[in-house]
Order: sequence, then structure tokens, then C-alpha cells
Amino acid sequence: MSLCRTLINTQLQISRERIPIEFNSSGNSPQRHRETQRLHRGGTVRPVCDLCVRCVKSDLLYTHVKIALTVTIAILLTTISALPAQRIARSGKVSFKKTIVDSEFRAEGVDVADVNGDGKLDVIAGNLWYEAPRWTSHEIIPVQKFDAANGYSNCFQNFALDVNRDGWPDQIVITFPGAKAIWRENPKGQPGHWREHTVWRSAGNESPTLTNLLVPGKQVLVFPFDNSQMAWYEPGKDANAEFLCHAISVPKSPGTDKYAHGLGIGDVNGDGRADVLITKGYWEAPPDPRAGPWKFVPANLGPDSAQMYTYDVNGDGLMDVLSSSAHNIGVWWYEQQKGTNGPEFIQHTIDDSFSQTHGLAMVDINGDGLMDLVTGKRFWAHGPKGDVRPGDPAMLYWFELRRSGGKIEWIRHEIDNDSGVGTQFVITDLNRDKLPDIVIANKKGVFVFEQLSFSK
Ligand SMILES: [Ca+2]
Ligand SMILES: [Ca+2]
Ligand SMILES: [Ca+2]
Ligand SMILES: [Ca+2]
Repeated sequence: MSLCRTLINTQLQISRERIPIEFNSSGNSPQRHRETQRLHRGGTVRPVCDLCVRCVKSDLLYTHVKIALTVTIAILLTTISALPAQRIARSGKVSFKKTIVDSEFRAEGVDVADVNGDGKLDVIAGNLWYEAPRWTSHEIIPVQKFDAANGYSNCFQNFALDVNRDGWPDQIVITFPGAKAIWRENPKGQPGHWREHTVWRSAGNESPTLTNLLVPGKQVLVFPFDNSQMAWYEPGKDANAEFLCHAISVPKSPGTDKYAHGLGIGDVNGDGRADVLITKGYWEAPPDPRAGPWKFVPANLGPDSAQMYTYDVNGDGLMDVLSSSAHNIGVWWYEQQKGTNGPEFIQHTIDDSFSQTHGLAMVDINGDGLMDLVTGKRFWAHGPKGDVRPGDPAMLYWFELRRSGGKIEWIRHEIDNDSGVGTQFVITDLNRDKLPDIVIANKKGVFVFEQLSFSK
């Protein structure tokens, strides 16, 4: 109201200043009044002669109405002009419902699968699986207690795959960097613990992965063995035997140490076949992925990282690379450019505000057609005193990719501040509502982040 009065007073003051000098003199006359009214109707002056006094009320009413109309129109125009922006904001309004499936440290890798065949996707993490929808825990093998401050679990990566092709998803576990990789056989609804088998004698690098990109339609494992050679693995005809190992690299290649950091699958050279990336370069997939070793292309893909991905971030037709720092600080994308001696990669920082991003996933979270990133802090990766800022909150974020006018933006959205990531996690439509959900296991526990509908 005071603003309205101020506006009125200001307008009256301005109007008075515009009043011709002859109407400011005293004295009334019908002619002067008519002239005043004429100008008044034109909106240029206020009534000033005594005959116009009765007009004052209507004048103030006029002023109020005019201002009210002006304000209303301004609000309408503002509202109309804001509509597209609000639509954009709504489309980016993604939220998640957090469920603490288990508050104990069970594993740092996790996957989902319909373990019991009831049509609902369950969570598998280390020694336990959690039955949907109430996440009732069941032992795969006897439950163990792990010390988050001073040790690790027996599960760095956890994948679900029907290894023996009996229709029941089994569990693959990368137990510890460089150690034997195992799979545990789903007992097909029968009680009891799951029988253990060997996948391969050693699984190195800290980001082994299960992917269907190398051999379309078939999920295969990718990791180096014996601190020496990159390879991929598939189950053979005898499910009880070790997997078949297909060499990708020659022996003594970079990225193959048991504690090497940075491994990813993606089509770097754009030939339609997924390549295998490490921070020192990538192996180009040949037409027959079983025909190893693959050609290695050296490239600088930054410092130690976790999972690595390829995506044409800037839409220029060249595949770029995305990664995050495992034990330090940094989430990056590497812009591919054509150099004189092959591809060159320019590092761009997506985020440098938090540490220990030892797990990275790429998926289109908000359904706008552009891939986004999800990562967080691997809390106490090296205990409460190791790494950089180990005691900071265990943040979980998604980074929304936006492109406009050739400009690349990554908008950081907080999902949670007391969970973070492990060394591998999964994003999938857990509850089958067509929205990607996030499932995590780490030193803080086991968590499900169900994405809520945009309209909620
Ligand atoms: Ca189920
Ligand atoms: Ca099976
Ligand atoms: Ca690009
Ligand atoms: Ca997106």
C-alpha cells in the first residue's frame, strides 16, 4: 500500500510539474475548468481550479485504477515472459526419495536383479541380498562385520549375471584389487547359502566392469589380470570352469596394476565399436573383439580416476571422455580434438568442490536427451585420515549437462549429504516407473534413491 501511495504521490508531483503556468494561478472559470478537464482526459494534468475539486476523488480513483492496471499488466507480462523459464526449471526439478536399506558397512559395490523371481528387482550387495519391496535381507554367504575405519569389505565390485544360464541371476564379486574374482550361484529359490565359483585368478585395476558394449547383446567382464594384461571375460560352456579370457593388451601394459585407477568402456574413435580406456590412452576394438591384442592409442586422459565414459559432450561429432578422481579432487570431461599425431584431449573441470569420487556413473537422469553424471564421495576410502578431506560430508550429486549456444554447462544437484558412493554403483529403473533410480553400497551402508516423478 505504501508503494502504491508513493507511486501516486510521485505521479501527482510529476503531473503538477507539467501543469501549464496559467492553470496554477488562482481563480476559476468554466472555460479554464473545461480546458483542465480536456487535458485531464488526455492524461497530462490534474485538475487545479476550484471547480475541479469534486474531481479530485475521481482523479485519485483514476490514478489508482491506472496504476493498478499498469501493475496488473506488468505482472501478466512478467508471468508470460517467465513461463518458458519455469518450464525449463520444472524439467530440471529432479528429486529422490532416500531409503536406508542397511546402515552397516556391507560392500562398496552393488547391483540389482530379480533374485527370487517374483518380478521385483532386488538389491545385491556383498554377502547379502535385499528383497524388494521391503528390502528384507537374506544371506548369500554368512554375514560378516567389516571395519570402515581400518579396513575394507570383501566386495569392491558387485555384478548380477546369469552365469550358468539357468534363468536365475547369479552374483559376480570382485573381492579385492588383484585378488581372485568369484561368482556365487543363485540357489533358485531354495534355502541355503550360494555356492562359490572362480571367475578368474586375479582381477586388477580398481574399476573392473561388466558391460554389454564390447560384444553386443552379451554382458562381459573387463579387467586386467596378473598386474600385466588387460582382458575381457565371458562364461564358457562349462559354467563350473573359469571364464574364457580374451586378451585386449599385450603383457606389461599401463593401467593393469591391481591398484591402477581409471578404466572405462566407450567408443572413443567413433567407429561404432566400444573401446577400452585407461588414463594413459585406449585400446581400439577390432571388428572381432576376440582377435587380440587390440591396438593401443596413447592419450593423456588425466590423473588417476574411477570409471571412465565416452560421450560427445559438446555435440561436435567427436567423442569426449568423462572421469572423476578416485582419491583426490576433480570431476572432469576431456574434449577430444584432432591433433597432428592423433586425438588430443583438453581437460575441463566439471567440479572441484569435494573429494574421493571413486565411483562415477553416466545416465540421462532428467530425460532431456543429454547424458548426465552421478558421483559422490567415497567416504573414508582410505580410512578417516587418508586421502584429501576424508571427513567431509558424504555427498551424493548428479551433474546435469546443458548445452546452449555452443556453451557447455554442468549444473550440480545435491541428492544427499550422508551416503556418497562406493567403488561401483548402479543406476537403473528399480521400480519400473521409467525414471532412473540410484542404488549404492559403501562404508555408510546400503541405499536406494528412488527418483520421484517430475510433477511431484
Ligand atoms: Ca525379486
Ligand atoms: Ca543362474
Ligand atoms: Ca565432442
Ligand atoms: Ca540429462
